[in-house]
Parts: sequence; structure tokens; C-alpha cells
Amino acid sequence: MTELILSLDVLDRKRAVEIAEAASPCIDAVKIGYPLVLAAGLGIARDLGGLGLPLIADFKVADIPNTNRLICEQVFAAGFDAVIAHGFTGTDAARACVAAAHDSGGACYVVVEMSHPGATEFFHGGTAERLANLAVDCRADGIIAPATRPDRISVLREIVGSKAIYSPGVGAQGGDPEIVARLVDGIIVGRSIYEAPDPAVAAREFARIRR
Ligand code: O7M
Repeated sequence: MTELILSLDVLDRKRAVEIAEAASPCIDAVKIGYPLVLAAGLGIARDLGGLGLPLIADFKVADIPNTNRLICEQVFAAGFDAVIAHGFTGTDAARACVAAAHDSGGACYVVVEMSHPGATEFFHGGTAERLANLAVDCRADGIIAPATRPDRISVLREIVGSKAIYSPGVGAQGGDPEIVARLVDGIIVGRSIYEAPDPAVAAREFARIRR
């Protein structure tokens, strides 16, 4: 079954915990990025730890190998289970994230193509395909690919095979969850759940679609 990952991009710690708790029966993981961590602190990982769900740190890590390693070590020490890294900084840099993740018993996912319109400026023309190959070479646990372009997911699936594909861009960005859920291992949903009048109901609806 395709996983449902809640992208918890709210700025208030209490609200973040409330939404995650409400959605928790219907979701498989929680993705936390800069908005919430900068607003609430890295301790948010501990606050959400009681949910018993994997916590994914979406820091899109993109630095030299040594700095990447230092960042990822902090991520896992804070209680996260997975980290997301960019691949465009090169094989050595991405490999440092994968190594740090695996040394901590965690996972690392590599962004190979983004979901917004401007992403086509640099990711198209063969770059995303090269990044997908890089993710395979680095033994990353999976890739991030755009729900807004299901045709591109299919192209990237040819490269990564059975490696996990997690896909943001459904709902608020226009991607169709019914189509995308058939192509990927997990859909990542933010605003369509956390901005819904009742996040628990919205999460249940997405959980129903992905089956
Ligand atoms: O459902 P949304 O649009 O409210 O939120 C989508 C989340 O996925 C949000 O946290 C984005 O930063 C993230 N995301 C994208 O929307 N597009 C991408 O190409 C990549 C990501 C992402 O999660 O990268 C790891």
C-alpha cells in the first residue's frame, strides 16, 4: 500500500503536535522541515516522538561532504529516523548523508526532481535522470520525485527500480493523488491536510485514496 506522509509545515509547536496526533491513525510518517524546526526548535522531534511514527527531516541537505555529515549526525541525534538530501552537490556529498544515516540506523532520500513550475529550468534536460542514477550509486534509500508530473515519475522509476519514490505536490500544488499513488511508494501531503477544517478527516480521505 502506498504510504501517506504528512508534511507538517506549520509554525506553532502546539498546533503541530495537535495536527500530527489527529492525523496519526491514518498516516505512515511525518515530514518536518525548516519552517517548523526554525519556529519551534529541533526538540520538536522529541515532542512528536510519542506518536510512534517515523520522523523525516526535510532539510534538503546540500553542502560539502564533511558539513553534510555534521548536519545529518545532528538530525539523527535529535531523534529523526530519516533525512532528505539534495543530489546536485555531487556523489561524494550525497554519499556522506547516506553514510551518516545508515551509521545511525536511519534512512536517506535524495531529491532528484522538484514539483514546482520553476523546477523544470534546471532539473529537466537529463539532470533528474543523472540524479536518480546518483541516488542508486550512493545506495540512498529512495528518491523524491514530483507528483505534479506523473510522466516524469515513470521515467525516474525506470532508473531507480524498486527503490522507494516519495512524491510531494498532490493537492495544493495540483497533483492528482489517485494517479500518483499508483506510481510511488508514498505521497507527501501538507496543506491539504494541515489547512483542512478537520485535519483528521482530510488525512482519512487521503488514506482512503491511496489504497
Ligand atoms: O502539500 P504541500 O504543497 O503543502 O507541501 C508539500 C511539501 O513537500 C512541502 O514541505 C515542500 O517543501 C515539499 N516538497 C515539495 O513540495 N516539492 C518538492 O519538489 C520537494 C518537496 C520535498 O518534500 O522535498 C523533500
